[in-house]
Amino acid sequence: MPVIETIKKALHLDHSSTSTPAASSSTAPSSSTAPAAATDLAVPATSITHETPAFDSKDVTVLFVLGGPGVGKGTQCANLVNDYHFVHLSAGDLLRAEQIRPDSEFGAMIKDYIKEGKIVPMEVTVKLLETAIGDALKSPPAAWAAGTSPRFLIDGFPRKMDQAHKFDDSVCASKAVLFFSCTEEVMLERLMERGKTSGREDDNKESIIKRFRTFIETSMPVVEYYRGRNRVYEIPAIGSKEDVYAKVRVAVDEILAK
Ligand code: UP5
Ligand code: MG
Repeated sequence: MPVIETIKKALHLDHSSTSTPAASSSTAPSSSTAPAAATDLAVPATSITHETPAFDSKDVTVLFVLGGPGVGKGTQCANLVNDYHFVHLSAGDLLRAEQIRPDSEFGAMIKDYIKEGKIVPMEVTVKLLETAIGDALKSPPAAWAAGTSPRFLIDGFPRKMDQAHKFDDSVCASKAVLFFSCTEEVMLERLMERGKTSGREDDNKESIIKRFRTFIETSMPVVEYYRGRNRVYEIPAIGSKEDVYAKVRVAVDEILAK
C-alpha cells in the first residue's frame, strides 16, 4: 500500500467524502467530525478532514516561522515566548517526539524522512500541530489567563504548499509569516557547531546539504506564495542573536497591531 494511504488509514482520514464542516465560532476544537476510532497519535477526537478551520483566527493568532535549516528560528521563537507570551510549536520538535514515542507507528518513517531532509507526509504533521494547539488552548499559559490573547508560533512549518493550504483551511488561518533569511554558508557553520552537542541525526554535513536542497526547492515556494499575499515579514538573520531579535520585535509589534 502506498505510504500516504497507510498514513491516512492509521489516522482515520480515509473518510473525507463523508465528513461535514466543523463550526468555527469557538477556539475549542470541534468534535463534530471526529474519526470513528482513536488514532495511534494519541490525539483528541478531532479530524483534519473538515473544511472549516478547527480554530477561529479571530480568536487565535497564528504566525508561521520559516527560514532555512539553522537560520535561528527556534532561537528567536524562544525570545518571543518570553516577551510576547506566544506558545511555540516547532513542527520538527513535534515530529522528533512522535518518532521516539514507543507506540508510534510512524517512528521509523519519520526518522528516515528527517535524516534524508525530506518533508514528512503532511497528514502526520498537521495532525500533531492541531492536537498541540488544542492542548494549549485547554491548558493555557498563565499570561493568556491574565488577558493575553491566544497566540502561536508555528516554527518550521509549512514547508510545502500542501501543508500550507491544509493548515490554513482546516486548522487555523495564519496571520503572517516571519521569514528569516541567511546564506547557506552561515547556516552550515551554525549547524555544524550545534551538531557537536545536539544529538540531532540531521546535524551532519550530508543531511544538512539535503535539507538545504529541500528548503530551496520545496519550502521557498511557500514563502513566495505568502509574499504574494503581502503576509511575509523578512528578517535578515545574519548578525548576533540580539541584533536579529531587535528586528524580530519590530516585525511582531507591527503584526500584532494589525
Ligand atoms: N544561532 C542561532 N541564531 C544565531 C545567530 N544570530 N548568531 C549565531 N548563532 C546563532 O539555531 C541553530 C544554531 O545556530 C543554534 O546553535 C543557535 O544557537 C545558533 P536554531 O535556532 O536551532 O535554528 P533553526 O532555524 O531552528 O534550525 P533547525 O535545525 O531547527 O531548522 P530546520 O528547519 O532544519 O529543522 P526543523 O526541526 O524545523 O525540521 C527538521 C526536519 O523535520 C526537516 O528537515 C524535515 O525532515 C522534518 N519536518 C517535516 O517533515 N515537516 C515539517 O513540517 C517540519 C519538519
Ligand atoms: Mg529549530
